[in-house]
Amino acid sequence: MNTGPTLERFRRMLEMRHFDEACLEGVPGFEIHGELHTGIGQEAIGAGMAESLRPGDAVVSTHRNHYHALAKGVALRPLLAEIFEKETGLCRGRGGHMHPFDPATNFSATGIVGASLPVALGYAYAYRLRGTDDVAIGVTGDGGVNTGGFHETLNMAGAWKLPLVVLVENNLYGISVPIEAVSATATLAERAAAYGAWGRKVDGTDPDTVADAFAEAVTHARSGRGPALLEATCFRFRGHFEGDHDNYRPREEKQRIRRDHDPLTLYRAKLTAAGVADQATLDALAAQGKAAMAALLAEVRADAQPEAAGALRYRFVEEA
Ligand SMILES: Cc1ncc(C[n+]2csc(CCOP(=O)(O)OP(=O)(O)O)c2C)c(N)n1
Repeated sequence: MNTGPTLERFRRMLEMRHFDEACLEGVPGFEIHGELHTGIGQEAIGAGMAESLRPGDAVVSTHRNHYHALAKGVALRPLLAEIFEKETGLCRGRGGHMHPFDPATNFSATGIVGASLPVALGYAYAYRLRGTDDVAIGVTGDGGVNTGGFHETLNMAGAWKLPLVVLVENNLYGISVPIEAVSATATLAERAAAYGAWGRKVDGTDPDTVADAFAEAVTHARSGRGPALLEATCFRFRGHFEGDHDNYRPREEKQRIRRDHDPLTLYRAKLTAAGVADQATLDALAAQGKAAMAALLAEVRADAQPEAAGALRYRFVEEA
């Protein structure tokens, strides 16, 4: 399959970028506590995932999760409010940016590296038991692929042919550790062979490439042929988290990444070359999107925070 380029994918990437830029505004004044990990630079993966996901499918993401949530259809306002620790948030401000949980869309995330995968496996097994054709997506970074959970998850999914897609976002670093220093295999996708899984490595900076490969991976898993392992290469534009000095990457490398590998810039060129839209149309879309996100952020900032006395509420199901 060879789809795109489309304005819809551009719009999705823009929304993901604007969303994370809005989150950045919460850091200096401590509106967002703890470590904020943005997906700036990795939006093509989120935009590429979105079209193949059905409401019943599950996505279990990582500490770097906002764009996956948007791809799954989590509502913008409660997600932003959760990250800004508001009572109006998805988890009433108790989950924060690393632990959004949305039963309505089957989206969740965990800050424990590698732990998203066994949780996704649980969804996949539940789908098998229920006899549905839903698929579970477990997301991990290149740092998460060397955890026991990665191996155990793919092995069980392969042995039982469970409907699981493991999406590896290979942005080349686990914090400061380069992937080539810690991986026994040249690619991460080639590990699929060990689990009898479908495997592919793609350019994760192009939403069309991601969309096509992700659609194939999901179709494979949905049709009962077992798990799929999709490695999408990408670049982390900022430090590992806001506050990371990021001095393990040379300045030239970071400049080159922003100059040559920005998925939004690359997609603008693709859209204009294909005659889908001109620069003025894309500029207008970007300006509109930015203004809408600024308005949403202003609204969310005015929301109430949870009261300190209620900090421990909602850990368990409560009577209404
Ligand atoms: C089990 C566990 N060990 C260590 C950490 C600290 N930690 C947070 S993110 C991270 C690196 C993750 O790298 P990667 O999986 O490549 O994701 P990326 O940050 O590049 O998106 C580490 C070691 C953690 N959160 N959980």
